[in-house]
Amino acid sequence: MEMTMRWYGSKYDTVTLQQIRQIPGVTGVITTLYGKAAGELWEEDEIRELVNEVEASGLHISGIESVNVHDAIKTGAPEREVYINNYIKTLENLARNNIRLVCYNFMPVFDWTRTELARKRPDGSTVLAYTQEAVDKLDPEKMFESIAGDTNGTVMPGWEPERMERVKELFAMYRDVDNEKLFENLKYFLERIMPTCDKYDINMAIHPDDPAWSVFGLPRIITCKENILRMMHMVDNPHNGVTFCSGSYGTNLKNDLPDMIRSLKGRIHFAHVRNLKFNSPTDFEEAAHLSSDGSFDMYEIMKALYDIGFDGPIRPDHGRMIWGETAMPGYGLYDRALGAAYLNGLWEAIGKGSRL
Ligand code: CS2
Ligand code: MN
Repeated sequence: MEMTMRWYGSKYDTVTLQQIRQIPGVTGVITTLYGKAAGELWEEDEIRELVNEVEASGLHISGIESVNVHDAIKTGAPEREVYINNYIKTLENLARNNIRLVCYNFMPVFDWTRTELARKRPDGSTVLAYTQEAVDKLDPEKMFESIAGDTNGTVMPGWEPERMERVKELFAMYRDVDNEKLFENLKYFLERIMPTCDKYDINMAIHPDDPAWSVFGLPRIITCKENILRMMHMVDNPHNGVTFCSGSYGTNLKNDLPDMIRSLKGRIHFAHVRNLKFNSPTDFEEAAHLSSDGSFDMYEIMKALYDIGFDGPIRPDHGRMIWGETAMPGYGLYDRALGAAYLNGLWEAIGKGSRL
């Protein structure tokens, strides 16, 4: 595996490439052209500029998170052809710049959903948190407002103001889309892009739905072992793979994370590893990465990745806000750096232990 950090670009991120470079064992970044709307074409020279900036710092780009998929593709609207063609050209332009890993999601309307962006924990750190009770009481438009008011002045991915203005329209687009239809639209999209992925050796890595169940009555499919295996089989190509995100699949306590990892051998192209602390099955908060701070056995998760021979990029995921840092919720420097160091430590111990 390669240890990486997510970086949003110098215009948007409070964390610098120089800081990332100083985290022991981190050699790559996962980044994006953050200003791009879903469906927009990424030009070759814009990508080149990003590559040059990252490489000048002594790091390299290990993958893109995300090239977002336009809602016309997710809903199967006739205009999807235009956006699929743009997606294909973007993939080609990425490959021409030696970028061959693309993370994306197929979640309707919302990307990840949390009900609090700064829940205080006993040690004074603040974390993202979710309670189903709060979601059940919320009108989806209010959800956008409450998230927007709480982002430390940053623009959160998936919660861009342009999308917030269109929330009603977005809901209307999905009126006739159920889980089956969403699967069908995903299959269509994958079948259209796979020839390009084959030609340029590009790994597509779908990110799970977070939380891993339906919110606000919208369809959600990338939620559990059964569905993700269905997705792998319906377009049975090694370039059709997954981002294994422990914090997203882990929102559903029925998901056995190490078992899921083992069942996806050869198809995990990217891993997000973080811990959650459950206060009840429908109330969780994003704990520190360390096993004892949350509800997951992080050793078993890393061991499963090790055992299947995972060799892609891995990144610590949302971190707590600690030591007075002000940053995009979940994406400060300090706690993610602690997470990277811890995950690297587990990996080294597992590797050395397995040789005994
Ligand atoms: C990320 C997702 O911050 C996060 O929770 O894991 O936003 C992820 O980047 C997207 O769903 C992938 O398209
Ligand atoms: Mn994730």
